[in-house]
Amino acid sequence: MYYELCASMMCADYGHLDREVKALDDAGIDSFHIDIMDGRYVPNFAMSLNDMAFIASATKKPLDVHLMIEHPNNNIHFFLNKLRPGDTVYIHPEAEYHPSTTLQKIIDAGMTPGIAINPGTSVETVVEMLQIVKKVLVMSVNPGNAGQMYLPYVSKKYDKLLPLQKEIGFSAYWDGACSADRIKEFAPKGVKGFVLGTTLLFGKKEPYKETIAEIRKFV
Ligand code: S6P
Ligand code: MG
Repeated sequence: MYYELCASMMCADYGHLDREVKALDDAGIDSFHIDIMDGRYVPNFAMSLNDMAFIASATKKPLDVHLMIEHPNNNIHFFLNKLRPGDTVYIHPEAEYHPSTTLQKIIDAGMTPGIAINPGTSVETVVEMLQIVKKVLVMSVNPGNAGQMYLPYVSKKYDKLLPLQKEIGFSAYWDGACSADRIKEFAPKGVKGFVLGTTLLFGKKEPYKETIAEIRKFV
């Protein structure tokens, strides 16, 4: 079965970012996941606007921009101006007073709207937003860092979310500590794509091509 594979670029080698993008592109990655942080909504800084713009110029594949910033509505135009139609922008609903206004801005700019839901955020609190978004990124670690421990209670959330996908019209994605076992279990249940970081893709001895070919064979 086909499931989308998204490379978490905060885990890439920044000494050779152009080479990294090309290698992942050639290896058949589906999209580039860009983690933008502001040091306030999450206690870290990862990638920023210029990193995102560089990657957008270095590949024709879609970008998947995960905004972990407070009140994204205030600054989202910086990102939207540099993206291409069809790129995805995820916001965290908890970080915004009026998330549906911000989502509408993403739609009006021609991008795909998404929400990212934290481990501690219930599906029930975002049900209305599911009508507006096309993608839901379920965080299985607390946002802010790569290489964290999987929080097993998150998987129960999928029991509520996945049955709503067809009925409402959105797709669910996985972000955080994505392992072989989790792809094997959750792709058949209906998770459409997986963000790959240090657990499966980066910092390995094998070239990306081999690793990605292997991951495609999981299910
Ligand atoms: C976390 C971020 C994620 C990570 C990714 C890392 O704040 O949103 O996208 O970069 O999950 O993957 P891993 O396998 O290192 O946990
Ligand atoms: Mg992310």
